[in-house]
Amino acid sequence: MSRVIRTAAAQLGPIGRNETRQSSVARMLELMREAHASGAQLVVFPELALTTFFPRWYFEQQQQIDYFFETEMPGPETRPLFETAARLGIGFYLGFAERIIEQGVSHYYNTSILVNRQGKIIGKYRKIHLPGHQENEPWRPFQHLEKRYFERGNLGFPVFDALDGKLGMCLCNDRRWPETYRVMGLQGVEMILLGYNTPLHYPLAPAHDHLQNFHNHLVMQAGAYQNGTWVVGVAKAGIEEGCELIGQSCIIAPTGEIMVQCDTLEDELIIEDCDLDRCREIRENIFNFSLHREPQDYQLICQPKLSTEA
Ligand code: CDV
Repeated sequence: MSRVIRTAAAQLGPIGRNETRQSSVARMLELMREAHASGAQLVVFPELALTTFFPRWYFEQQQQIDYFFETEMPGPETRPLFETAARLGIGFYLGFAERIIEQGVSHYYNTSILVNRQGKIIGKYRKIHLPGHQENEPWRPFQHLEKRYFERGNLGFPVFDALDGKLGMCLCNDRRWPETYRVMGLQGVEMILLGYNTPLHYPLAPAHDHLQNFHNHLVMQAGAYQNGTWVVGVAKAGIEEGCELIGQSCIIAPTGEIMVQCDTLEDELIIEDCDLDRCREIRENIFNFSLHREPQDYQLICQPKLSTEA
């Protein structure tokens, strides 16, 4: 039986602060229909895809922050995504800000979900590697307050049985950490879906700004190859509220090769036939974990953080 997933990466251009969720969803629905017309079974949207990338601002009022969070999924504005997916028979990955209330206490996560071809949520991931800082730092041209607005994800890096394969998820900064891919690789992941919002300018090391696109592909290609998995990386791109976000959304084969890549910084769809059986080319050879991995010599990796670490 063929295990080819025709996969669409649905890059989004910028979403302004005054734009509504309805408008973002309408753009995503258009890309979903286009993906379906091309025969895709799965469409992947970016991180925090429903609104502007709000951690770039310092907000003092909790109400201002809560505005950007979803308290139900699907909710009234996002339901059309689920209904259309079910009608077209197409699965999707969506990144959004999630607020849940447990025992009277609100919890806030940077979350992604995997929705099957019947429009049902079958997987959830909460971002573990939260970049940025906790306090307002007015010297920066823009803030990156993920550490302030989100809690560290509490679901680990699970892998889900979907579309006749094993699919995993992560979000943006997670893609820079080899552990992200390896933890899913050890569970036999065959395709990792990930959305990102990556500014071109990195205020702490501006000398690296010209390397942002290179580093984006470097980490995703390495993660794919070293674990023998497909990787689908999808950007929110373009100039959003004056902040330049990189694009270069792409679909990467288990060999580490980029098979297809966006060439704009706007809403754009790219499609690839991803044969999950190609993962074996790597898994049964150069990265045959059971033959060649030597975890007894990797113990330092799992030690608790050192006090000198942040
Ligand atoms: N949304 C992100 O996680 N962005 C980070 C930036 C701040 C470095 C990233 O790793 O792309």
